[in-house]
Amino acid sequence: MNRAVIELSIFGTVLCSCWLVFWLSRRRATQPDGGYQSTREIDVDLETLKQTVIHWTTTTNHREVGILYILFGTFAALWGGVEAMMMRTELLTPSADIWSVETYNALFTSHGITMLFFFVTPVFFGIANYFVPLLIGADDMAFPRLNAIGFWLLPPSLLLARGGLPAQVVGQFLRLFGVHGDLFRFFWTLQEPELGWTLYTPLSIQSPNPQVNFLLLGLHLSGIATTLGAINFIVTIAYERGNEIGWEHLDIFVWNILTTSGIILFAFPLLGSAVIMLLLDRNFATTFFTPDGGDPILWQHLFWFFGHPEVYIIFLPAAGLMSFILPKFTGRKLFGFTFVVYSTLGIGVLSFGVWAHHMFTTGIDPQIRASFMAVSIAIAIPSAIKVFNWITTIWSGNIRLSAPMVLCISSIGMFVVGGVTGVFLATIPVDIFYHGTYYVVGHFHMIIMGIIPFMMFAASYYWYPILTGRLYDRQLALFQSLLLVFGSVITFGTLIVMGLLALPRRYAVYPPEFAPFQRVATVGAFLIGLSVLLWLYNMLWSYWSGEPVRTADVWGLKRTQQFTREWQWFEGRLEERYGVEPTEPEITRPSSTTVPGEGSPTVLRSVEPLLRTVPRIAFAAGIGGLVGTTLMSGVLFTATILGIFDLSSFSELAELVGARGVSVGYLLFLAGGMTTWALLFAVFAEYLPGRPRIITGLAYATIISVGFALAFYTGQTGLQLLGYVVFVLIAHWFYGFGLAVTFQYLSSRWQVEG
Ligand code: HEM
Ligand SMILES: [Cu+2]
Repeated sequence: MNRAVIELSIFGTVLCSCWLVFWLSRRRATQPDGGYQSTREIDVDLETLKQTVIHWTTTTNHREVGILYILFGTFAALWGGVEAMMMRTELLTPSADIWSVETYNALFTSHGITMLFFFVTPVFFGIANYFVPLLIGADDMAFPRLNAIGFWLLPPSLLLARGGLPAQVVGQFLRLFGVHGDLFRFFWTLQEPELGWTLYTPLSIQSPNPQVNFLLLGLHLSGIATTLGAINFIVTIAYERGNEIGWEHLDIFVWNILTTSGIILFAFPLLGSAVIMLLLDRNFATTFFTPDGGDPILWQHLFWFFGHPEVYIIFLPAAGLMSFILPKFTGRKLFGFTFVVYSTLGIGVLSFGVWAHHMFTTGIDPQIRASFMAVSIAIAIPSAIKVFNWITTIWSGNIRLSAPMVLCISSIGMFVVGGVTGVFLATIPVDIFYHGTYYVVGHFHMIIMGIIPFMMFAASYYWYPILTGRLYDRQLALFQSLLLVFGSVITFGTLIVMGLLALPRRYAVYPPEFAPFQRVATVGAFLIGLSVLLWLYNMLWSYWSGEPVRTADVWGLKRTQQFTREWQWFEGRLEERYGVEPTEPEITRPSSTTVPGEGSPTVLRSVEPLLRTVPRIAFAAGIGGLVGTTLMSGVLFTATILGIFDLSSFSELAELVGARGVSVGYLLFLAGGMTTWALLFAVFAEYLPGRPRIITGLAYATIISVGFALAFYTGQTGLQLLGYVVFVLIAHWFYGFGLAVTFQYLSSRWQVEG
């Protein structure tokens, strides 16, 4: 199939649908919405259109430049995302029958480059442009015009780097209309490169495709843009802070942006130089990276000396967002603030000392290799410090499971999986085996997907009221977040499994026994794609038709004294523009304090109440479990009489612990129902849907019944299978019902939280 035309059409369709949503929601919004702030009406005449265009292309306001960055990054993400979907579509079948092998190679190359250079950094720069000045009390960035230039270098660099695809489409049209000659040949020879984002030599030198040169120029330009931006952030944070903001008052997000900018300052110029050397090698017969005169491995050294810090350039802003947003939804201050700052700085320094772990298999000196292994494992320590601080911040906090919080929590989980697999890869013997397999792809996507876009989504929701003055559809956001998490875990978890089974990466063709795994991963990826579209819809639609904010304290931050500067700025603006009065919360409590009894309860300080409530919860859960299990037994025995259930299953249960007999098995069944499952219910009941406990109980039972249905399945088919499933479900519902009602009754009598 013709990749170029198809890709551009899919991408174009997505963009057109965006525009359609925009148009429809705007039409709706022009109807009066209760006389409240219905100011978003646009007269579409040529003059205003011209002025809007001039305004947005010449603005130097940090917030507007920030929005431009975010829009640009989103555009690139959609483009790279379409490529991800196309790759996963190809991998549905073991042979290369949907796209050709060449197309697949081009797809992963352009997907990687687009995502890393044109999606992540621009979006984070956008968020930072908008919020860093607000957070440090500055009027604008230190060099507003440089700021705008930094942004406007990006579109041409994207065009240079990704021009192969539009060029192909133009070439095909020219051929269709019978145009031949130089013009046609120019477009026709520009193909998307097939090199991988690491552009390894000697392939990247030998590839005759002229588009590779444009790609290198594009990367160079984007490096210049990024470096300009980084300098601007550093100077702004160092010199433009408000009088009352000393270094000790910088918040965590700004610290992360500062560190990131520092890394950029050292990493990107190096990429720029290496890219120029490669261009020279390609076009002017220099020999930096050729075996005669230079060394192909030199490219890998230079590239990874940039490339590994790049990993942290894209990770640290996400970590900053996490450390910033998480406390707001737990009602506590970030635990161990200083440690988080030090870990950030530590990562910044260490990130330069680990590049050779990407080269363990290139035959470098074993002793050097071992020292790189040590540093690479050491870098896990500051990352782990962050994780522990995040978890401790959640611990005994007052958690609100809104969309940003769901994303934060899931991100921590994904980051732990991605991080632990990374530690394994940093270990030489493991790397030698798994290098070049899907294990690596699974590992880095866990992090690259699980924390970077997740945190961007979280930030988009968290700050949406500031950006637009409206609220997004919260229900849809919650659904979108959950779908995104599900899809990501399915997709990238499966990749790790395939890697463990030693499936090599970067191949369009693979052994047929991997087909089932690949299909699962593809279904997961489509779920991600769907969730991204839902997010896009929510953002666009709510911009015009969302509920207007009626207070600046959308998230109830004043209550826990976390109403930070950007919200204060927003509050001032609302008052000034729309006369919205600032609100005062009814109760406030500090989000952290050393006075016992105030602020969040800490585990250590409130041991006594904890000691009192834990046994009560456990007891309530145990009794509830007993009632539930007894009810369940009733169903079981009925089923035995009907012949759907076999009592000998109980003796199998007994054999699991090395005992015999139906009665022992039954006792085990009772014990399990009273302890494990009942305690789990006590812990999670709060987070399951439905206020009334009965609904919670039924939901819980439905969830666990799936596991049991699988565990006790004994090969039934057809109608019997149906009976089995129904029966498992009903038995568990009885259990959940008995558990929930008893638990509710007991805990309301004792006023136990659960
Ligand atoms: C829906 C989400 C995504 C899917 C389904 C996906 C899928 C893929 C696939 C199939 C590959 C090729 C693997 C191989 O054979 O080596 C790949 C490579 C890659 N992806 Fe993604 N990806 C997704 C999101 C992302 C994101 C968000 C980023 C970065 C921010 C990213 C960065 C990369 C990079 C750098 C590569 C390596 C390219 C290379 O080998 O040169 N991906 N992805
Ligand atoms: Cu690395």
